[in-house]
Amino acid sequence: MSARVSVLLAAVVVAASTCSLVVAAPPVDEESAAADPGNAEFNAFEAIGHPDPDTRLMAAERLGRMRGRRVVSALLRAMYDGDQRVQAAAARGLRHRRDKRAIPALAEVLMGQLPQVASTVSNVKDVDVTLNYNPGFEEGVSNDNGYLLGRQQGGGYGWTYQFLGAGKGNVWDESTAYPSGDCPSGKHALRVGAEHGHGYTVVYSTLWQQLDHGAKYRASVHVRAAGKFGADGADRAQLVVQVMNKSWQLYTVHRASPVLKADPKYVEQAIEFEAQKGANAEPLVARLILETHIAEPYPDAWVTYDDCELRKIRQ
Ligand SMILES: [Ca+2]
Repeated sequence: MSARVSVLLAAVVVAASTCSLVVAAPPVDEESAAADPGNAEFNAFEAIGHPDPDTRLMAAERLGRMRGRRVVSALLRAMYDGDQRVQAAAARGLRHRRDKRAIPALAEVLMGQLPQVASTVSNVKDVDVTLNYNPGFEEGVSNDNGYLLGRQQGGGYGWTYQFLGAGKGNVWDESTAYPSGDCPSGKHALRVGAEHGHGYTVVYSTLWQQLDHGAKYRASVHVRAAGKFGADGADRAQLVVQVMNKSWQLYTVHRASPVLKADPKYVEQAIEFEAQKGANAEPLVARLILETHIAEPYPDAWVTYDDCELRKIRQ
């Protein structure tokens, strides 16, 4: 059921930025003139497509201080610029606008830039048991919140939280903040919400154990979406598995069918995949990701995860 998806983030970035160079920039308007009274000759809308990356960087920074719907569109295109400085400036410019159009672009770019740090803890003695530490969030997960490019990370005990949304994101341990006795493991689960709406949160664990070439694996998690989750068509909660070598080069990405609507019951998401040989028969490792997009502000909607694990399938 797992679809093999090539990870071509770099190619996407290059292709998108190439397109941005050939598409004619919109003419200057009152919007930009009003925003730059001291430098009316500098047209940020045109400069964002300039071949020189320093000029594009200046334009992205200028656009980040301007207002208007066209500004958001220009910054969204700049998120796919071939220069990472321009991407970062565009992300900063989009960060506090709470424009839901920004989330897919922010997510696509930033998901490819998760920190290259593996979990250093492991309870693995036999691959017949789960490969990841703390699969049920049974201990040590913390309550945390953050903004894109603000205080981005939280987590603990093998799990890291990244807050990539347009608004403030939250992750709680339900055992301390809310009753969680009905979760599949019976105790402790992980609740994700978006305080300001338009939240995009990534909770992940990178596993250090080498996958066996040719072996089959099963990743799974129990998910419950609550409240008005799904009222916005972009809402989704999804298990993702990235397979990479130990130089962090992504080989394959496997995505479970996402949860799109609220349901009072937990549902299990599962992915089965075969660990294939890399180009040079390199050792491969896996990263489990719980990807959540919630448009509705908390407490109108939230998502809870429990028992996220990776096991080798006995053959
Ligand atoms: Ca649990």
